[in-house]
Formats: sequence, C-alpha cells, structure tokens
Amino acid sequence: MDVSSNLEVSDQKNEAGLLTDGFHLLIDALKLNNVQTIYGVPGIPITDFGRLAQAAGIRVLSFRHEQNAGNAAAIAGYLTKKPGICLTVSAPGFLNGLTSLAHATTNCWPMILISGSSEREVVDLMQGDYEEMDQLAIAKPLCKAAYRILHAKDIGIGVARAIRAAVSGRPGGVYLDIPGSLLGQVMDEVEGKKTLVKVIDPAPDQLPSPTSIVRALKTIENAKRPLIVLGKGAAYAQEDELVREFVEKSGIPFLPMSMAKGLLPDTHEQCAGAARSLVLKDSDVVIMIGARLNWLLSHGKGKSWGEPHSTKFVQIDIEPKEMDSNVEIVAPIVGDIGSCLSALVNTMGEGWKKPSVEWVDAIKAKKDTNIARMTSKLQNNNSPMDYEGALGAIKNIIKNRPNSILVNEGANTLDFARSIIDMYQPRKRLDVGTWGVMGIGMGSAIAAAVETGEAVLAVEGDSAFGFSGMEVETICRYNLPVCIVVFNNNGIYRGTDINVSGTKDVATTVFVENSRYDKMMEAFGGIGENATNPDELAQAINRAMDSGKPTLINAVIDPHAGKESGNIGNLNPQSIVSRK
Ligand code: ADP
Ligand code: TZD
Ligand code: MG
Repeated sequence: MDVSSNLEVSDQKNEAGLLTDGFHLLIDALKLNNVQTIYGVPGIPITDFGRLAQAAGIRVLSFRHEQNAGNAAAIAGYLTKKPGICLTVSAPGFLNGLTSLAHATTNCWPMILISGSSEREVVDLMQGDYEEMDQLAIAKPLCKAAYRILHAKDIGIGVARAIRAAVSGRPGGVYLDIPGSLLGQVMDEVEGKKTLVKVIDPAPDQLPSPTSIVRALKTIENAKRPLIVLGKGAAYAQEDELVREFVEKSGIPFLPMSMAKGLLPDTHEQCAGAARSLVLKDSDVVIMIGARLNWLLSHGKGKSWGEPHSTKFVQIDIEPKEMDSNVEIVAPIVGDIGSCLSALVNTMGEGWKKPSVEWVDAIKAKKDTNIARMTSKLQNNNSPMDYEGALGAIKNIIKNRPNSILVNEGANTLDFARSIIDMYQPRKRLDVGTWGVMGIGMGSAIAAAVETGEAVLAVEGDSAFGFSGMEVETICRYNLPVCIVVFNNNGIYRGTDINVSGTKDVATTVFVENSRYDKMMEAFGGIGENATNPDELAQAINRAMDSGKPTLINAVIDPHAGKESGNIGNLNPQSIVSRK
C-alpha cells in the first residue's frame, strides 16, 4: 500500500461528502488526546499508519527493536503522567513489545501498546495467516486492560478507553489491537469526526476518607521512631511540593526508593538513605508513600525490619488492594498522593511534635559514619577502575548537572550507582524498576531526551547495555543528547569466572575480553571514547555533556571488582553439590 493513496482518501467524496478512514480516525483520536510522540518499529500492517501520523505532526520515532520502543513508551508514561505509546507490527513485533507492556504494568506506569494484527476471520479459524496470532488473548493477562477495535466508528471510543484505563487509578499498560483491515475502513468524514472522544479528566483525584487521615495521624503521633518511605509512585504523582511540605512539617526522616531518589534531594538533612539498614531495622512506624512492600523492602518483615520487634505501617496508595498485601497495614490511606498528603498536612495542625532528638541523632550518626567511610574510596584514581572510583567521578558530575537525567542498569553497576550517586531533583533517576529488568537502558535514555529535552547520562553494565545496544544507531539518527558510559568489566557481575569443565568455551558470565564498546557509537557517526581511570572518565563525560553529541564511553572496570548479582546475591538459589 503506498502512502499517497491513503493521503488521498480523505479527499475522495461519496454522495454525502468527504470520506475518512481508519488510518485518519486513529491519528485524529490520538491527536485529540494530545498524543505527541509514538515509539515503534514499522512493518505490515502499520507502516503507512506511521507515515501518516508523522505527516499529521505526531513525532514518530522508529527503533531497532520493539522492546526498546516499548521501554521508551513506558518511561515516557512515568515521566509525563500520560500514556506512552508504542506501535508494533503483528505477532513477533507484538510479542517483542509485550515485555515492555508487562514491565510498564508491573511498575504502575501508563502505556499503550498499539499493535497491528492479521485478518480476524483467518486468525480465529487458525488458517495460517501472515503473522497469525490471537494477540488480544495473549496480551490480556499481562496488562491492565486489552481492547480490540473492529469498526472505524469505534476508533474514538476505543482510544478513549485505552487512555483512561492506562492513567486512571493505579496506572498501567493497555493493549490496543488494530486489525489491518480496520485501518482501511472508510466512513463519512463528518460522521467520523463525531465519533471521536476527548477524554475528560482521565485520572480524577481520588480523595481519602477523613477517618483514614485521622487514624493515620494518631498512629504517627504515637511513634517513637517514625520513618517515611518514598516510592516511585510518589515521584510519578508530580506532587513534589506537597511531598516536601509533609516531610518537612512532620520532621520525619525519609528513605527514598531507587527511582524516588531526588524527589527530595539525597542531601536533604532528613534523608536517611545513607542509614538505610538502621532505619528499616529500628523504625516503629513507617509511612509508605507510593511504595509497595514487595521484595525490594523484604516484604515488610523479617530480620531487616528488626523482627521480633514489630513495625506498624501507614500506607498511602491509590490501589486499595495494595493494603495488607504482605503485612497488616494499621492505617491504610487510599487515594491519590496529592489529595492524601494535602489532607494529612491540613489536619496535622501547627503544634505538630517532631520526632525525638535521640532518633534523629542516631540516624545522623550512622549517616556520618557511612558517608565518611565511603569518601576516600570515591576519590581513588585507580586504573583499571573500581566501581567506587568510577562512580565517585560520576557523582560529582550529577552534582554539577542536577538537571540531567541518569539512566542506570546492570548488577554491580546498578547497585553501586544507586547508593553512590546523589540525586537532587524529582524523576531524574530512571532504572530497572520493580522487576530489575535488563534492557531498559537505551529506550529510557531516548524517551528521557525526547520527553524532557534534558541531557541524559546512561550508566550501563556491559551486559545490561547489550540488551538494547543497537539503539545507539537510533540515538545517532535523531541526534539526541545522550552520553552512554559502559562499565566494561568483561562480563556479567565479573569477568573472571572460569569454566571448570575444561572445554574451550569461556564461563557463562564472561564476555570477550577488553572489548571497545565505544567503536559501536563511532560506527554511526557518534563520538566514542575510552576511559581507563576516573579522571579520564570525568573529562570524557563532561566533554560529551557540554557538546550534547551522542557519545559512548568505554569505561575500563577491573573485572575482579564486582560481586555475584551485586547487592542481591542472597536471592540466588545454592546447589548443595559444590562445583568441581
Ligand atoms: P517503589 O518501587 O519505588 O517502592 P512501587 O512501584 O513498588 O514503588 O510502588 C508504587 C505505588 O504507587 C503503587 O502501589 C501504585 O499503586 C502507587 N501509585 C502510583 N501512582 C499513584 C498516585 N498518583 N497516588 C497514589 N498512589 C500511587
Ligand atoms: N535478563 C533480564 C531481562 N533481566 C535480568 N535481570 C537478567 C537477565 C539477569 N541479570 C541481572 O539481574 S543483572 C545482569 C543480568 C544478565 C547483568 C549484570 O552484568 P552487567 O553489570 O555487566 O550489566 P555488572 O556491573 O557487571 O554487575
Ligand atoms: Mg559487567
């Protein structure tokens, strides 16, 4: 199908007047709802749709693999509070995008995966159509909602449903199935226009019950060692000033989860990030704000929570089912974070008693000790680099460039960076999220640059980078201000593992020694650099970020420096039979 023929459709007339078609109705429906960017990969049956959307003023960014386009859409949803849109072809393209749709859903980010699909009549009789697959059925268990549009007159309502499902309540991923034949369906243009729906108030405020606010404040008032945990739901909500007001008015120390770092600066005097183990173990009342008591918080129980002493939980979440998911929540507050926090702040009153000096001082002492212990390690200029030296350099860069967005994935590269690099502004740290998924790197970096216009620094393990590395071409093609630093330790966790079988294959975690990832960027016209010590690394990053040119720095990391699975090695099952 050639694009000019479709462009002409809307100029064709029937007896009643001008005609439109599925292509144009879908574009009009998206534009009416302020969709500005589509992330995808072209092919049958959506190639012309992408062309026409681009012609109609939507920014359509083509990727090299749908999973990366999907990860871009997912993080766009997180950054903007509007559904990120990913567009794919049928069966294999759809499946490639599905991983990121499930990732968006798991992380509570709004995203819509729009996939073309084959002829319904043929698919349902399993007659072997081109890329035949019952995509709707497959998507359903992996996302928040899944819809299929069969008639051009339903495109408006279908798009509206998808948008509302993605952003209302707990946000998540939505699948929208677009059979190829739908795009070609023709209808009267005026009638078609009438079918479009602009979603009004897509994510309405959800006010907490006044009783829940009073109950929560009573629990907090009686606490001896209270703690606030800020999660990425709080960052997503974009109620940054209210978060600050509640934290500062209450005087309660706060612990940011990974992607909530910077919601308040990590250098804020109430930040307990550098005393994480202590505050989890010793706190008696914990106020969860947009964070779940999942594996990342040891499910709210056990030794790290100081058991046998029991912690009481207050929880603010928009999803009622989240309450009591792992442990009893003594004071559930169900509502959106803005409404809940403003109710709390307004009900607290002026004479609010701040936490005891002993609690605040104990945290401060622990922070000071931990920070002092790290300081000299972060200043080393070793070659090859260790994680502390390399990340010490990057810590200073983010301090001087707090607007930039930090993308981060890997194992050691992730865990060390999370604890070493302070963040100063909300939604500037984008990482592997709830699943700890490798491969979010380049999709996140691209969407971050596109959606915010800020410079992006992607700190990537060499394995992690490999999952989306081909998108360096995409970064060069769109000339995005992305600087990638590959922490090259020759492998997964470490580059020193040995294959004990004696065959010639290297161990399962080991990559080609001394690779030069920087050459990949040069292949597409970007800038490649090789850094062997922290000073060189800092200079190369600063050059890249000053220039705004696509850059990849191969950072040579000591292959002995990492640990198995970074900080979460304890999650590995152990065989009782030792390796020979
Ligand atoms: P983290 O990984 O940072 O701990 P999670 O992803 O586990 O954070 O938790 C985020 C939580 O925030 C989810 O339970 C989600 O329902 C909740 N949430 C998302 N947006 C809002 C909002 N606007 N208001 C209240 N809760 C929200
Ligand atoms: N596949 C996917 C999609 N997600 C995963 N998390 C993994 C595999 C398993 N995995 C991790 O959890 S971290 C990691 C893998 C493969 C890579 C770690 O190596 P790295 O980082 O080079 O990125 P370090 O610095 O060498 O530890
Ligand atoms: Mg590595």
